[in-house]
Amino acid sequence: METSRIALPIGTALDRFIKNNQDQFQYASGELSQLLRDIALASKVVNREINKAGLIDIMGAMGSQNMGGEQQQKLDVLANIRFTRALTKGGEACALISEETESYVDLNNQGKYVIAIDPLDGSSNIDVNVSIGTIFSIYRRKSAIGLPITEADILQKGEQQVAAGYILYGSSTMLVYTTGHGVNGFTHDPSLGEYVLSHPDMTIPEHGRIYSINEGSANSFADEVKEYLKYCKDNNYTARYIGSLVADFHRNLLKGGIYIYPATAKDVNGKLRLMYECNALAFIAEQAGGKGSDGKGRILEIQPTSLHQRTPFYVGSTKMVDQAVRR
Ligand code: AFP
Repeated sequence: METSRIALPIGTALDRFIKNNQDQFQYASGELSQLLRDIALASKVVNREINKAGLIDIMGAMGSQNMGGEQQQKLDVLANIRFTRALTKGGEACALISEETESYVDLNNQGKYVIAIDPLDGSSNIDVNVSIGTIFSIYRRKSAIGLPITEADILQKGEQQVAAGYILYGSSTMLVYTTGHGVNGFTHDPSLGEYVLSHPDMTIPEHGRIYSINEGSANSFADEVKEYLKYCKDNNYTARYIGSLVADFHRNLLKGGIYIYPATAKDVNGKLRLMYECNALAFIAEQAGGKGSDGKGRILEIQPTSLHQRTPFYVGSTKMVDQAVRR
C-alpha cells in the first residue's frame, strides 16, 4: 500500500510558509516574519475564546463605547487585549493603532513596524454565532529607531503597507495575508493548532455576480449608488450581506463580487475606517487582481489625516468596482 494513503501529507504550515518566503520581502531580516507569527498566535487565542462564547460569560456588551461611539462587546475588548499583548511582547512593533483605543499605543521599544488593527470586526454578529474577523495592516516606521514616534510613522497611506491580512472566524478559521507578492490563505487545523496553506496564490475573478451592501439605508444613498443597485438587479445579480466586512469580503474574493459601504445620511463619510479596515482589504484585493476605491479614486492613495478616519468603500472584482464608481 502506498504510504501516502495511510499518512496523508498535512501540507505547508504557516510558519514554514513564512520562513520559505522571507526572501521575497524587501527587508528580509526576520522581524516581519516574527510579527506575522505573533499575529497568528494571538488569533489562535482569540479563536479559542470565540469558540467558547456562549459557554462562558464573554458575550454581550461591556457597557462602554469605542472610538466610533459604538457599544464595545466583551469579545472586542478581549481580542484587543490579546493582540496588544502579543504585539507588545513580540518587540517588532513600535506603535499600535486599534479601533478600540482613542490614540495610538506607543509600544515604546525598538520595533521597526507600525500596526493598524481592528481586533474584532463585525461585533454585532458575535452574540448570534455569525462569522466575525480580525483585520490588520503593517507599515514600516519612517523615523529612526530610538527616536520618538512621529505623526508620519502613524498616518501612512495604504500604499505604504508592507503586509496586510485578515483572520476570518467562520465555519472554519482562516488567515489570509499578503506581503505584496500575491495573496495566500491558511486554514486553521484545530487538531494541530496550526494554520495550514489551503488557498495558495488567491485571485479574485475579474467579474462576479454578487453585490454586498446594506440596502436598508438605500433611501439615503447617492443617486449613483441607487443607479448601480438598479443595474445589479436588472442584470440578475445576487445580493449577499453578512454585516461582517471580513466575511463579505472573503466570499467575494473567492467567488467574485463587490462589497460597497457608501456614504449615508447617518454616516456622511461612510462607516468604515480607512486605517484598520479599508486599507488592508484594498491591498489584498489589489494583490489578488481586484480593486478598492472610495468612489472617486484608489483607497491606497488616500492620505489619512486622523486615526479613526472613515471612508466610503467599494472593493472586489475589478470590472464590478469600475462599473460602480464610474457613475
Ligand atoms: P461592527 O464591528 O461595529 O459591528 O461593524 C461592522 C462593520 O464595520 C463591518 O464589519 C460591516 O460590514 C459593517 O460594519 C456593517 O454595518 P451595517 O450594520 O451598517 O451594515
